[in-house]
Amino acid sequence: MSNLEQTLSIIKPDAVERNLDLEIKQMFKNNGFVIIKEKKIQIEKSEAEKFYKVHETKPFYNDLCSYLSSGPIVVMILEKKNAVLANRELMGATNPKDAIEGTIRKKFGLSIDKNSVHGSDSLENAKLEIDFFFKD
Ligand code: IDP
Ligand code: MG
Repeated sequence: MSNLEQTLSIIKPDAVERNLDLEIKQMFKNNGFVIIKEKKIQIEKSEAEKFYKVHETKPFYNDLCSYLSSGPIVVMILEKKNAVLANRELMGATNPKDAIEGTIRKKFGLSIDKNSVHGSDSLENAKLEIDFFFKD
């Protein structure tokens, strides 16, 4: 299958803290994603700053990096045909208020910052983000 892709997904601290990781992983599986690798970790703020470097000029950057490093997260490599776009669709809009029914952020997101999941936004970034967390 030529467009079989891998993308990076993170279950963010707000969702792990509420023990939603199993339910969110089940949503991925129900939507045809295969979880190739996964690990539950907590990262340092300096690592979050590197991961979110693309947002370093945004007013919310500091809070975002504090938040991502504030508690355990589950990091996964997801595989599926057109995985990058399919994951963005299943996640829903960045602001849970704008997310449509059936999406993870609609179901579980608390606010624009505590929106339960991260997903790569392009195939190129997916490769970089997978390397960031899983390159040994
Ligand atoms: P995405 O996660 O849907 O790709 P991005 O624009 O890449 O959204 O932003 C990264 C993360 O930064 C979002 O998931 C959200 O947690 C946070 N964020 C984005 N915009 C805002 C904002 O206006 N205020 C606070 N946090 C924000
Ligand atoms: Mg993004």
